[in-house]
Amino acid sequence: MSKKSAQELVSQILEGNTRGIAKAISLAENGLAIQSKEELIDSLYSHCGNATIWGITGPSGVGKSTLLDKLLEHLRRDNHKVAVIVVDPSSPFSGGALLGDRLRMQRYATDEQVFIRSMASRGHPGGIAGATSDAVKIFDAAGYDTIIIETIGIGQSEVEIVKLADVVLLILVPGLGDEIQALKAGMMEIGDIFVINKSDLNGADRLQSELQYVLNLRGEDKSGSEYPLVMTCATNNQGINELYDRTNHYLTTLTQSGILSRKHRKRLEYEVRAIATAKIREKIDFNSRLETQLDGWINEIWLKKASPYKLINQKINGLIKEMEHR
Ligand SMILES: Nc1nc2c(ncn2[C@@H]2O[C@H](COP(=O)(O)OP(=O)(O)O)[C@@H](O)[C@H]2O)c(=O)[nH]1
Ligand SMILES: [Mg+2]
Repeated sequence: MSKKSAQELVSQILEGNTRGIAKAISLAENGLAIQSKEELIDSLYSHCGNATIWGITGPSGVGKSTLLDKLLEHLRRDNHKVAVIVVDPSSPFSGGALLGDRLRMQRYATDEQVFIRSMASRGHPGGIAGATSDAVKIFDAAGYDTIIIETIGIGQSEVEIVKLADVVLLILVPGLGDEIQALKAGMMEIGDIFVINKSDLNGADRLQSELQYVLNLRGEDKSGSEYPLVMTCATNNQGINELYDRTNHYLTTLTQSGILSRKHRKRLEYEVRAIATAKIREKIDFNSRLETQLDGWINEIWLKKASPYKLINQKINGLIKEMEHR
């Protein structure tokens, strides 16, 4: 990307231009032009830090998108400018679930204050967590004050995404059976607010007491209060008021106590670590590429087809260019 078009893209984003934003996210996502992406994020960085980030997580089909759609109503009523990033577990090509999420939130398609963006969870050279965190920065700089990340909370990369959020809503439903055991082990750790959706279904009360038991064992949340547990029925709009209020209350408490800013520092630590680790991994990759090519170089020099310094300089520059354009 030329310097001029890069600057143009930055101004477009800062003005909140949706086409610019979409273009920037694609840039962050496909990882083809790593250098342009890094320059873009660096230019935006000083404009970031104003958005509140929500994570909505839970197994597939529990009603995350349906809940989100209902929460959007409240957020819009309170005049928030909202970006939704749906991280889809399906392959980049299937698109089925993406379509479903789109449909569920379709009524915001014409609302300029709502931007819904799906991202496939596979196929990011820098990992989905990195791509999501870039997308968050782009939206943040573009003036979206609330950014919601929907993701299924299973697997390490999914958990990494959720670490970006200021507040994590963990969605469960009755009838998960054995899954609840797994949830207790892993996913419970990442939730700040616990939601039992589909409370119209059998077994909601039992799940509620089970969950309450687990939460009691866990003690108090980071702000020293009890963990909020909310029953909802997203399809009938039940419990959404309470969920919305609880989430805002949680965020207010966190802000006032100074915990949120510590959380942000922690998040930065995590991001810096992740980027640095990825960079080191790249270098290792560089080494292994070198290994595969070295024999060819030696041959050319051996046969006097090339002189050593010239060839090595040339080849190394080629390798570096290749890495930059991945
Ligand atoms: N019975 C019932 N069904 C619901 C409720 N919330 C969502 N659903 C349905 O559950 C299905 C999956 O919802 P979706 O929002 O796509 O789940 P996601 O995969 O977690 O995003 C859809 O058919 C919804 O209509 C609820 O509270 N009760
Ligand atoms: Mg969904």
